[in-house]
Amino acid sequence: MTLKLYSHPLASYCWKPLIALYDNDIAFETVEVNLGDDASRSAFSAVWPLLKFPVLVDDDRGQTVIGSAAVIDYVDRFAAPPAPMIPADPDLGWQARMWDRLFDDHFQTPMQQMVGDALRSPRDRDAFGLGKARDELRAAYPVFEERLPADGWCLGEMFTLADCSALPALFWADTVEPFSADHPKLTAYLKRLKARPSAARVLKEAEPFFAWFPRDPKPRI
Ligand SMILES: N[C@@H](CCC(=O)N[C@@H](CS)C(=O)NCC(=O)O)C(=O)O
Repeated sequence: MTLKLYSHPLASYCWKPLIALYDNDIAFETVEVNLGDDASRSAFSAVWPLLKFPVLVDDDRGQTVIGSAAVIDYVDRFAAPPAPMIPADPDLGWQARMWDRLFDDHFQTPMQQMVGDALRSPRDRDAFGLGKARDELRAAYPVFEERLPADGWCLGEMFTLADCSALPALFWADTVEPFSADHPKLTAYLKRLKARPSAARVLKEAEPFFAWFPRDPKPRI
């Protein structure tokens, strides 16, 4: 199987499939997308004209897989991973998918709005939208704090799609709106995630790009 992952080391959604691929030791080639570079942008546009990544291309099967969760699902089905990220148990399966959505909707989305605002020129910034995004993160923290387990992974012993999703969600949310003493479970879960070798590798590869992060404080592993 010849897999190509279009991604960027700083792109939070790309971390999800990267963690899944590294965790299962699946061979793939990375194509780094730089939307600020005309050649890279136009090459990527031929793959996916809407210019969002990650995108996985499987040359052997002639498939283009768009979106972080779809890439993990595809790899689970066709790359024969030793430990699939979407559990075969139906109840664990829907829960893994649900938590993936929840981390995206309630952490990644507001976090990306805050980062997106910082990328605009001061004239185009949106103080109302920024405050709303921060409020959404602040509202999510106690809800997740109550529902996440005190140890292990999101669904217990098995490392799943939910955990692949949680690492970038929690890491970047904690960067833009730090967890506090009120969030011991979120803090401890993020620490456990960072220590997972696949996640630690993703973080190490992203670290040289942290200086480009458009807000202060810069991210720290
Ligand atoms: N729902 C998509 C979100 C993809 C997404 O927003 N990716 C960001 C990078 S983290 C992106 O492509 N940003 C480029 C842009 O918006 O111009 C997924 O799960 O993959």
